[in-house]
Amino acid sequence: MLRNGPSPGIAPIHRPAFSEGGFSRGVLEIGSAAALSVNTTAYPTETTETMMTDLSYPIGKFHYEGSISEDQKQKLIDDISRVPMNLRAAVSGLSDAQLDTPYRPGGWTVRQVTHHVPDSHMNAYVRFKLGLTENEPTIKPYEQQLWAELADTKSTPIEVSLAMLDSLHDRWVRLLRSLNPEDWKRSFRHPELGLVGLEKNLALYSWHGRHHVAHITSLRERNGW
Ligand code: NI
Repeated sequence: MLRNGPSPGIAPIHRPAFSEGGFSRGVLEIGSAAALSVNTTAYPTETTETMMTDLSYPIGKFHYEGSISEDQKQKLIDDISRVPMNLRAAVSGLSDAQLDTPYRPGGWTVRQVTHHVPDSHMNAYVRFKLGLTENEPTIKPYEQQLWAELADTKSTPIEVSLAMLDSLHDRWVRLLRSLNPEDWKRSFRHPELGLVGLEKNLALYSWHGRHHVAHITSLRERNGW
């Protein structure tokens, strides 16, 4: 979530000390306490830290109770199906200068957030497919902070990523809706987290899409855009 590279002593990108929802040894790919740790240095007062945490987590941090009902599962899939539309609405009408504005001090720009969502969800989609077709496969984490600094993430028109997200989520949601109860019991192995069930991963990405859309909508609200 930070624009600067990983700080010394903090495991880069995918391994922040995320302490809730059972992700105590790290996190799949979401920004989290790593950002807070860096902020502790950059913004030393407690008040400011609290404020920065709120800006980083406009819908709160990810929580997972450990099981979900069939109804909840359908709602989570619906959440994922709406992300392309909601992200498109969130950035609608923004100027280049607004797109290049960090969603919070020291945070990614709106443009980086927009490109990050398909970066992340492409990985998520692949993890589902690996989990469905192999026996507890070990998945490959990626350095999301460094991906967000690559040239394509910084300079590509956001429409390219919005269109990519439309297509990606179309495929992904078709896949999710096709799964039977046995499929949902499958897992993949995250090198840092151990086994991650597909249901938990579904909940995580429902949160993740809403989390990043809210970064943009809350910025617009604060700035009266
Ligand atoms: Ni993210």
